[in-house]
Amino acid sequence: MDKIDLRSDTVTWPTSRMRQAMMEAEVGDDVYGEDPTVNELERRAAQKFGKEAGLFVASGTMGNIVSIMAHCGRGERAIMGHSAHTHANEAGNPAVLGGIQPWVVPVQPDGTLLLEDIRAGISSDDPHFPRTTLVCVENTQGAAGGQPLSAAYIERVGKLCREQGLRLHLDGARIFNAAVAEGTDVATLTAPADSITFCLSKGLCAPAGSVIVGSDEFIYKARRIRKLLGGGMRQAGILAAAGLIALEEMTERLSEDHATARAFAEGLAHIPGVEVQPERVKTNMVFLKLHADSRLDGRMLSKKLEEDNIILRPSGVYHFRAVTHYWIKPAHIDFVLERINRYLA
Ligand code: TLP
Repeated sequence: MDKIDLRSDTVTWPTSRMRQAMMEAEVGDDVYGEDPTVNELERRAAQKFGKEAGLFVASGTMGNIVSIMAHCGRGERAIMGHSAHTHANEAGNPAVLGGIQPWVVPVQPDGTLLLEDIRAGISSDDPHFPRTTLVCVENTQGAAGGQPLSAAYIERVGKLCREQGLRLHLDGARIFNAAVAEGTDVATLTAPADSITFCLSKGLCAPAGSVIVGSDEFIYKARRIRKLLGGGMRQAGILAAAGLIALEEMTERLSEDHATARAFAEGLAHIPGVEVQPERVKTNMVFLKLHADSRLDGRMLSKKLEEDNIILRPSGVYHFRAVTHYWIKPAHIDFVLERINRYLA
């Protein structure tokens, strides 16, 4: 990459192996189910997650809304976290596109939703209330700082859903980060879920695309909704070819991004004027805050760093989220720390 871009892992460029595979990809018309590379990606993804089938979609947002609409009918309620991407960052799509009512519960600092909060959101069978059909959980939970949720926690949510006759959807945009951080595999981590969306185009470096996995019956429904939303792609094998490399070669190395993030947070903790909690850095996200009496506010620091080819954008006046990824190496972090220290000293 030509810049040290810490805004997100969505900014990652494809690797040279991906570009080569894209060039050589066998393709067909995927709306007819005839793209061999897409079919292979969907098969491999389902196998990795221990589910029956997969569906390639354009983005994480599309994966979530297709899944939510496949689970919930109009006028039904989906329970989700207040800062979950599905609620806070997808343009209100459950309500706009699906006529679905989100029921929002607080996301805890460790990224979980309290079971009692979920339970309180489940409506009783009364014509006054929307019928509750779905719980959505995000793993890793981005707004809580990329917190990974454990298999034991997901199992507790799954058990509650089974007891209450609800379905469970996981927004696993960064599920491989969660699996690496929890020292487990994605099949174990997601076993209780009815559907999972995961992204190929974040830390895994593919240029575009996400995959939904679930039962044959669920994916059959999801395929129809993907078409309804205009997400039927044609020779999408060009993209799926990169996705296959993402799946096969890029998941285990995410531990390197976690180590880089932790090193960044530890370095920041030594810089006067910066507030950060390195012990909260479990995956590839670092949340930091400048003191209100710091020499520069967020916007000014961001501007200075840009002169050094470092891209770090403030959210609010003093807060930043930095995300590490394949293209951020330890030497980049040393350089960024040196510059932040210089500008704030
Ligand atoms: N997240 C982006 C921004 O939209 C905030 C980022 O930079 O982190 N689920 C989660 C948990 C996500 O973080 C994202 C993207 C999505 C879904 C949506 O994925 P895309 O961008 O592929 O639609």
